Amino acid sequence: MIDRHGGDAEQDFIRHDWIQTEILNLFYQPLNDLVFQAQALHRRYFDPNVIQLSTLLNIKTGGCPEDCAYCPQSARYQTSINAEPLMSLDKVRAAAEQAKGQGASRFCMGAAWRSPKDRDLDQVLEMVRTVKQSGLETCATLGMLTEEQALRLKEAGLDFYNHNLDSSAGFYRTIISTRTYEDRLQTLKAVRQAGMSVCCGGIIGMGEDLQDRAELLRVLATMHKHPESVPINLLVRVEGTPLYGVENLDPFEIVRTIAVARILMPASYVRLSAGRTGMNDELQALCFFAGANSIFYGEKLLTTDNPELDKDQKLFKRLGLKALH
Ligand code: SAM
Ligand code: DTB
Ligand code: SF4
Repeated sequence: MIDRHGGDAEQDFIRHDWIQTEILNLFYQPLNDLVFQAQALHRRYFDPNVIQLSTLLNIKTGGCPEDCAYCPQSARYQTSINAEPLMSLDKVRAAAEQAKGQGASRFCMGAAWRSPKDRDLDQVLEMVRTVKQSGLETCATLGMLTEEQALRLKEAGLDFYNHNLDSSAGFYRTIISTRTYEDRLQTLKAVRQAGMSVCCGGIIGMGEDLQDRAELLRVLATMHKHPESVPINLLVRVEGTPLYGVENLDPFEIVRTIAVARILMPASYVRLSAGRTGMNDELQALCFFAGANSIFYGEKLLTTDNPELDKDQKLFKRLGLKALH
């Protein structure tokens, strides 16, 4: 249950002291109770009929040295992805302009790196400046950053940095061995210190249990400042990756995870991220009702498919949802 903590009305429900048992108790509730609570809180902070749209562009595909067991871009796994060099500035500009024309409010550039080399970062800074000129919010996900790199990105006009914790620290260890949970927290700290907004969430459906999902959300919700954007990705099972054969997650667990994220971080955008191609309209509508108010918009995520634009537009129309501008 939510405690009132005094202070000004809008701050009442924002807490940073959540403990695991409280979070598990939220998960254990009947779905109707959980979703009702999440939707009530959602309405205190957001227009429930507005959805934020981010478009992704993979600016550096494949060949990544890391061993993230879910990822088709790791050089360690035999997938259908071939490594490509860093994309040209012209292509990035064209993709940003297209995204803007299609109604996205944010443009997120992803790179299959462990961390950017300074030479690469110089080119990314140019991309950030270019995307910024188109009037879109800018976001990037480039791997681990030093404090200096974070400051340079901020200076170039980067609004958001995406860096996911992926799961609980315990489960994380079973899916990635080439960098630690602590490394990720360090990067997030550098992003915050540089003054950028944080986009941080995880992946569900990797074979983790409910405790792991609760623990991921606990770590996010006990950060000094909640991430402004919380992507909840459903694992996209890609042939050739170690997690390809993992079992299906019960769709109601997706809804529950979103609802709990909404309750723990009521003022953050909760994104129904990867995995929407495998969800029907009814399940997505239930996720929005549970408090998801952001999606990736555009026919591709990084390397895998996302719903077609007209499919999403039809869904928004049927649900009476409007895009955030
Ligand atoms: N290489 C950088 C890094 O890992 O920090 C940035 C790009 S990486 C592809 C961005 C995020 O995509 C990962 O942290 C992970 O959460 C998500 N991701 C990658 N493969 C995925 C998959 N198959 N299903 C769902 N999410 C995935
Ligand atoms: C995030 O949380 N999800 C996005 C984005 N941040 C970079 C990535 C999803 C990737 C899904 C698999 C792929 O397309 O390669
Ligand atoms: Fe590399 Fe990022 Fe994929 Fe991990 S998730 S293998 S770091 S591209």
